[in-house]
Amino acid sequence: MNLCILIPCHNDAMTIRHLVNQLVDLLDPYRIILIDDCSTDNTGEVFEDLKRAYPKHISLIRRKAPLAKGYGRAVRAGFRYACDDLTATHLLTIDADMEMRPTDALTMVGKAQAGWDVVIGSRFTKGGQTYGYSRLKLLMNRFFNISLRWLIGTNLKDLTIGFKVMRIEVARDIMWKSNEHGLGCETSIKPILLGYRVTEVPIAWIKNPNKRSSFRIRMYREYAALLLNMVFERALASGRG
Ligand SMILES: Nc1nc2c(ncn2[C@@H]2O[C@H](COP(=O)(O)OP(=O)(O)O)[C@@H](O)[C@H]2O)c(=O)[nH]1
Ligand SMILES: [Mg+2]
Repeated sequence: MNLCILIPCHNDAMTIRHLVNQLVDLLDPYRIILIDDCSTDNTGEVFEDLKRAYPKHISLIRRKAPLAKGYGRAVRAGFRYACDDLTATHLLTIDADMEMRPTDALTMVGKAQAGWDVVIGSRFTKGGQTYGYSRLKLLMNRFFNISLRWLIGTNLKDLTIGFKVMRIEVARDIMWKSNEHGLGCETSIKPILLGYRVTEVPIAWIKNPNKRSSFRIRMYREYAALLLNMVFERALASGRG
């Protein structure tokens, strides 16, 4: 397995060094792509340090104004970069703020090695946990997860998280569209609908008290658009059937 790790960053200077050191030790990745969007802390300097420490591993993508920032835009830029590299076989997407654990990523990589096309790090499956997750977000997540589960007909419990391992072909074959956090949802439902083998493993999501979430309620619009799109497709399919 040639694992390529994508880490979208926005003001993550406090955690990114520790995260990268742990990922290198645990996963022995072939490449780590750090994607920064207009950080105003010293994320840029930490990037340079990491590039010096791991010259063979680290690639940097710097997105700056006038490019619009956004989690989805950053991950899509990472997908494009990784997909151009013909030696990469798998992608891991993980947040930079240490709210997701590298040890869980190791379990997810193990599942991908066993042959799954996409492995979701699941907060809501049996054994999964969240600590310090906002109640409103939990409620909204539950609503979207239940609706999407019913529409797609899947038993997978966490369809909105961005923590994933996927075969590089999945990233190459799909047209990704979300600009913000909706990408986490898109990377679950599109592979399922296209018939890829998707599974999930329980993970712990632990709030970093020093990091303010960039997630905003308006970002649920992307989730809602994905949901409506699916309702529409289902209605069309039953009309045809
Ligand atoms: N490149 C980039 N990364 C982002 C952006 N927004 C968030 N991130 C990173 O994506 C990850 C998830 O975002 P976060 O705000 O923590 O969302 P939450 O964990 O759902 O509250 C974190 O590592 C953020 O630093 C963005 O606009 N651009
Ligand atoms: Mg976070």
